[in-house]
Amino acid sequence: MIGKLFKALQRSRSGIADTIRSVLGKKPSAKEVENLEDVLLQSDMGYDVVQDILEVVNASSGSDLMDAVRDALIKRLPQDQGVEINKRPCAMLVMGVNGSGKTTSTAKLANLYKGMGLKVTLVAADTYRAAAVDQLKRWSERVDCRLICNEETSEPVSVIFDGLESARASKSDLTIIDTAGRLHTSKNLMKELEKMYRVIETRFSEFNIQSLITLDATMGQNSLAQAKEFQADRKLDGAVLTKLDGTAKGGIIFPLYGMLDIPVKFVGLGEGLYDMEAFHREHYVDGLLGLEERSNGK
Ligand SMILES: Nc1nc2c(ncn2[C@@H]2O[C@H](COP(=O)(O)OP(=O)(O)O)[C@@H](O)[C@H]2O)c(=O)[nH]1
Ligand SMILES: [Mg+2]
Repeated sequence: MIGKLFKALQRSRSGIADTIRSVLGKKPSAKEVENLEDVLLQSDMGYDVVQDILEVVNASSGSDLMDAVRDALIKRLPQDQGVEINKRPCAMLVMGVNGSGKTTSTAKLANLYKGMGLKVTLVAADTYRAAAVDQLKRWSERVDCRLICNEETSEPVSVIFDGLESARASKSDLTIIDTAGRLHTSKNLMKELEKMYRVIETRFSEFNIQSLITLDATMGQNSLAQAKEFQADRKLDGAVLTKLDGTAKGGIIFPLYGMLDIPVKFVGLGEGLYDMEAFHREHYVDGLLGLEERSNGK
């Protein structure tokens, strides 16, 4: 059976795997190396990682090349983060720009953690768009978990306050907070984020805060600038890389970790409730290189 992740990486892989295969078992010409460099850079894996691969290609003479590239790529990626929530209760803030997949990912995360046996509360803190609350309401019905919202207020911090009070009273293990889309360049909205952190720290100090940024994989390098601003004041705990299905820019995980020290924790592989997986670096690299048999543990 072909895994979802393997399928999702099809476009990122086309090019990469074929071009590396074309130089297997021989000394590549200068033109072939140049072509390989171009193809690799197009996946947005970043200059350093591409240079690593070119070094491996130049040093390796033969059939072990794929293994050597695989090892070099795995070394550049964060270790598997472990998605268990050991410190409970937990307040998970889901943030990012408009359309990056916050609401969808919030629902997928709720579904995943509920499946792991946690008691989950959702908080609809995107108070700027009425449709946003409806969207999360529908998801919460499908996941079958509690949702706290307040259509009377446009103050997200106030909804978070209500949500966490309710989570506290009902002894929820995990509260996932869907926030409004904000441009990383908007000072006021970034300040509002800081207010959210502060109210949780001061009024709900027993909650362990986890901050996740959703990044749209189709944005490639642009998402680096976004992520950088979102963690200008606070270190992010991790990223959800959404829309990995249908993009050729799946290499962005490398610079996200290498340059900004943000580990990808989850990958979004489609629009459905179950289209999300915890990130595993070996599976991901095997997907990029077309090593399907490894991904399936054969
Ligand atoms: N193909 C695909 N679409 C996604 C994924 N995650 C979100 N989307 C779609 O992206 C669009 C925006 O998602 P939404 O969660 O509303 O973004 P938000 O504005 O950040 O809350 C919706 O049409 C989602 O169905 C994903 O992993 N794969
Ligand atoms: Mg939303």
